[in-house]
Amino acid sequence: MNIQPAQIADFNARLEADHRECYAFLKLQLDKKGINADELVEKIQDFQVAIPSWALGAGGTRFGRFSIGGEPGNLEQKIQDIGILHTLTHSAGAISLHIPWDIPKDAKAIQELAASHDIVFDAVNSNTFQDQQNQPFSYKFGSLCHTDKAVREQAIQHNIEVIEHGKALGSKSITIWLSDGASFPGQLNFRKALQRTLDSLQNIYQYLPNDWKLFIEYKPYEPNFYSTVIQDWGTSHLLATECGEKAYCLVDLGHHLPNTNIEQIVSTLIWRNKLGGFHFNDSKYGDDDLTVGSIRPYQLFLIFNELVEGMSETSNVKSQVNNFAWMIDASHNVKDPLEDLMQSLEAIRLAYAQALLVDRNTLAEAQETNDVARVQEILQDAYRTDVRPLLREARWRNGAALEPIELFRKLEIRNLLIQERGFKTVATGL
Ligand SMILES: [Mn+2]
Repeated sequence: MNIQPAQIADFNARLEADHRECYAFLKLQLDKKGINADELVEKIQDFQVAIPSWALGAGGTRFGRFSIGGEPGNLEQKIQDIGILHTLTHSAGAISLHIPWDIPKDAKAIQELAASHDIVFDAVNSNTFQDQQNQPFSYKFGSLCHTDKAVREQAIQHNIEVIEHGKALGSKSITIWLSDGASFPGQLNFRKALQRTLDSLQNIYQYLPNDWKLFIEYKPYEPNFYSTVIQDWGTSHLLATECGEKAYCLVDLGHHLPNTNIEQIVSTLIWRNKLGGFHFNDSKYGDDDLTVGSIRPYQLFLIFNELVEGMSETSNVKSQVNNFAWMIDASHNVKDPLEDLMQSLEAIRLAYAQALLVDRNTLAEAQETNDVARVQEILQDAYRTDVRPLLREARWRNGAALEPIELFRKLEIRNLLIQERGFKTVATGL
């Protein structure tokens, strides 16, 4: 199922006059502030977010899962779905693979299929939080931290295999998230567990190609409810630092205790050149994996404000945004996954565009003179600007749909996918 350029052009033609009017108005307003709208549009055009191979089907909770129909049943179909997203939005130009759920049978053919949709391979993800068929040892009591060396060896070997799969596809990074931890006090010797995890990570790091990065993801709790070995950014930072300069921290927005100041963590990691990338999602309570920007869009904006600050001219760190790995890590339990992902893509780019509007020099000046009210005015002026015309213009210039979800519905893509794949389909993943 491929969307034809003519279908997008026909759809856009009906919306063009309205869009031109909105864009011209915003451009004029921004001009008055000395901001060049066309330059912002170019930056937004370049901003691509990876879609994880496990998030294209309906997700579930431990209580149940409700099929959406037409879900992708194999890696080829997942790439086709990301192709649909990318065609409609031109902002999903990468896929992040989960091994072993999505091991390519023929790496070259998969690479060609992805290339035909203009999709590259982002970070590969290992999995030692579940036991796999035919594996001799169980991860019930941990993987890289396990008390038994043989279990640790098995987990290290799995990560090396994941790197090999990634190399064949053109990936340049691996993300490691461990569920290792303890459900009860006394179950683990904290120090020994952390030491063993470090040893295992250093072992994996040795196999990392020179142009690769290792991302270490942290999470405070779940599935273990008493302690997690890599519980927070500090632990991740410690491990990444001990591993070496190719190792970085990965921030998953849902992996924090309630009310954690994530933007402050981002700022610190950029300063230390240890921010590797992001897993975007949103949450009300814990690791809810909801649509990005659906609950706390202002927090998302504040995070992007730190990211843009970190790479701006006024900053003394000048981190390079294009080197960060951006990925959505959400679960779609009630919405159509493709519509949900388009909403997430939109929210991420909106926050980025709003952060680009912040007048860095004036903000720095207000901060230096402790003009607290002024600081809030500057931030909220940017946040409350309707930047949607910039995103539409970026899509227009890239030949994507002015209103992606509207076109997705108009073309009845979900129905076509159901006709093609059937209703009772299950995608591998969470
Ligand atoms: Mn994650």
